Amino acid sequence: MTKLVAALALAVLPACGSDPEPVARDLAHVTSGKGQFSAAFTPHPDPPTTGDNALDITLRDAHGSPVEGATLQIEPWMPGHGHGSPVVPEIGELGGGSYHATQIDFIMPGYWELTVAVTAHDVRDEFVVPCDVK
Ligand SMILES: [Cu+2]
Repeated sequence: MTKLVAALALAVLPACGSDPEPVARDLAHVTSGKGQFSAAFTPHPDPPTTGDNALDITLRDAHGSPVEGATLQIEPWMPGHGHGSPVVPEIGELGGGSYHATQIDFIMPGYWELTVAVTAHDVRDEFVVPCDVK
């Protein structure tokens, strides 16, 4: 009887691990954690690969207007392994609410998250951008 219960518990375990991830899947419509901004993220290449990557970002406020003059910081993080990347991404502003990030260096394949912190007009919020790195 005890063996049967243990076997059933094991059989149920994979279902527990399939909870939806608390991050966006549609990178064209991502809302920041506190709802202050929305953004479209386009990785280059797509899907991202191990090594050097870039990211186009179109940033809008809660009303859908382009956000210019924002300060962005991007931190790559691999949650499954608890490590980041030794390289600090650089972000340039293109105008019209568009930004371009370079030096996003994924040091290994797997599931990564980019935390994109945005500060604009005294408002600060963060996006979490999922990356399945090949
Ligand atoms: Cu890793």
